[in-house]
Amino acid sequence: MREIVIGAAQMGPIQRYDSREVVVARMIVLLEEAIAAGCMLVIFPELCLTTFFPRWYMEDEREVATWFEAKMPNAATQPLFDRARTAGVAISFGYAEQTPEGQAFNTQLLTDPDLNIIGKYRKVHLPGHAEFDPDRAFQHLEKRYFQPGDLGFPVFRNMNAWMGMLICNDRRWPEAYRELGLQGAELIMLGYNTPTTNSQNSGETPETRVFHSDLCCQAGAYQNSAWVVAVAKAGDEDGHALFAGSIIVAPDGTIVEKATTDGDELLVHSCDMDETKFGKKTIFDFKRHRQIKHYSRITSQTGVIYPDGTKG
Ligand code: CDT
Repeated sequence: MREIVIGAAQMGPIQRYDSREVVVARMIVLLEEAIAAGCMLVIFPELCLTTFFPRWYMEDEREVATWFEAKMPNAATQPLFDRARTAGVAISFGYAEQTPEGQAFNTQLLTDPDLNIIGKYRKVHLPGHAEFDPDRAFQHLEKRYFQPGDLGFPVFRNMNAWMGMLICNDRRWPEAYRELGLQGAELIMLGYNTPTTNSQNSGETPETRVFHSDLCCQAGAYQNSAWVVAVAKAGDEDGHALFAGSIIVAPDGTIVEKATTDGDELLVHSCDMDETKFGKKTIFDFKRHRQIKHYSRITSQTGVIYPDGTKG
């Protein structure tokens, strides 16, 4: 048995005027709860230090820069690192990363229990658009503010397990999970900020949107026989609703924990990494069953090309 007690630290809304210090204080409250519950690893959401700023159209680069972190840890997040280090609890959280070279990424970091940052993932599948879109009910400007991640889908050895990260929209892409699965990932952590309504289809219900989220996380877990921990930032942010529904999914695809509020809420589950072995050795034993000679389109083609040559 390789047990990791995991805390999924769902966060309620963060308003545009909330300081990093106020947010980090909330994260430490969740961390304290996790420490008391015996958690060994605590996972926080995507872009969890600020409001989901890509909903706002900004032209002034100095204003955009205020949403990014040039250093990690920094003065605002140091107290979180310090408290987690004292307790020997590893953490993972999402933030907007500004590199020394001036690149901008939507990033999730992972530490070991000594709070060394042992890995980073930079979001590959950026949803939304780059210019103001008057036809949408609200904006989703990730393609404006971030570059697609340049690290691929790395997997890290941590706490006697293989761990990888995805960020929000990545969970809708089976290729992303499979990249991790092919490196033996046993735990996949992902944070999300997902609007409760579809800005381009007001008829899509919130229930359907949560269903899509669960569906993708459960399929990703089952098809790669890995634990998936999906952690929301939720509630009414700047007058815009984000859905909650954080979940912990077992390697057989079943949901074992689910959030019941749309505020700060901790889910705790003891995840045995050895539970991933059965699926990896049987129906999803990739070495025995994958047929890569038939998969070439997946890495050679992005859009649809019909058999008659016309493009979709
Ligand atoms: N943050 C994030 O990736 N959200 C997206 C919303 C896409 S709507 C343009 C998601 O896939 O949940």
